[in-house]
Amino acid sequence: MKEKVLAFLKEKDGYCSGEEISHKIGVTRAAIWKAIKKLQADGYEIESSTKKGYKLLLAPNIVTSSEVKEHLRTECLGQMIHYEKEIDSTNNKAKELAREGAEEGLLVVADKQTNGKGRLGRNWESPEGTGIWMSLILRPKILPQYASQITLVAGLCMCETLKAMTGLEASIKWPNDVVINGKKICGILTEMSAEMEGVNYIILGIGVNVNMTVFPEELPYASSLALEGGMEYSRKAIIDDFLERFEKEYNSYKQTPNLAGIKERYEQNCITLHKKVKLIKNAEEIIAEAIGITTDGALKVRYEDDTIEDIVSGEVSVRGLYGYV
Ligand code: BT5
Repeated sequence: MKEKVLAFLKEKDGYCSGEEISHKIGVTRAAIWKAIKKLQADGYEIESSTKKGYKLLLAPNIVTSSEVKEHLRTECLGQMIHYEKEIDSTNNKAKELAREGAEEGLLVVADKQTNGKGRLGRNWESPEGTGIWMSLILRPKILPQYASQITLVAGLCMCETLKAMTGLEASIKWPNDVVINGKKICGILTEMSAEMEGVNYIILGIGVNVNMTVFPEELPYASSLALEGGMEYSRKAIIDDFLERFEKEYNSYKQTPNLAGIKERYEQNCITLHKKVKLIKNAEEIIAEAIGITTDGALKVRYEDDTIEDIVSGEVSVRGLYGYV
């Protein structure tokens, strides 16, 4: 109903009366009024005048299901969207829906998270109206140990999306942060339910700082596209572009579950490589040179004594010698 009223208002370049809409859609004027109230709560600016009726003034930068789907060209990913204005965590909601049997491709999007989650129980700052907080349900037929590779595929796709949409120099900080000018713009949290012999579902949770203009003091390495690019960006256009790129790569990944097909592109975009990094495991720090990515998604490093090791994501944090990257 809400969607139908919105489509009608978008089509109409001017006022339309409650009566006209109710006639067109075939519901009462009271139902139209309710739908208008809901649209206003979603963030649409709709003028209502007793004499002239309703007029859509502004379709601001919002990420409701109908806005995201309007120009989305995917076969599966994001074709079903569960939108909430405010939620604890889109990953939690996606998990709940996956447990209830939601299909692959369902996307949970929220305008604000009250308990956004990072990895290892860390917190993810997710204020209202300015970022992309979304979680995608995937059901690939792969062994659980391959799940982290999908996160790397998603990190590469988001890096390419952000470069294409903003023209800014985005890079990947291994394994899957996207950074611009040495600051973190995007983080990914993958959670899954699996048996030994296969994955039930993967929740690919992605946070992108799009239009924030300030960050709390305790996040000196966080930034947003708006802060780095000096302008506002469309959240829904970024979501659409990402879903289209990721669907393509995810489908090829399912055919050949390793990273051979994207290794070269990943390495070209990875800012962690070819420099000295600090590897932090528990409280211990060790310096090594990052020399490559394996087709499993591990980071290949050379220690100062020339021995080489493949570091698996999740076990170790990687930092630059003098900053975050
Ligand atoms: C991540 O964790 O980078 C994964 C973040 C995933 C967030 C998405 S949003 C949609 C979905 N639903 C969720 O509940 N989560 C996912 P990690 O690498 O552990 O980084 C967390 C650390 O980054 C924190 O400890 C802070 O230091 C910092 N941080 C917190 N909020 C940030 C932000 N908005 N931007 C940049 N850094 C942030």
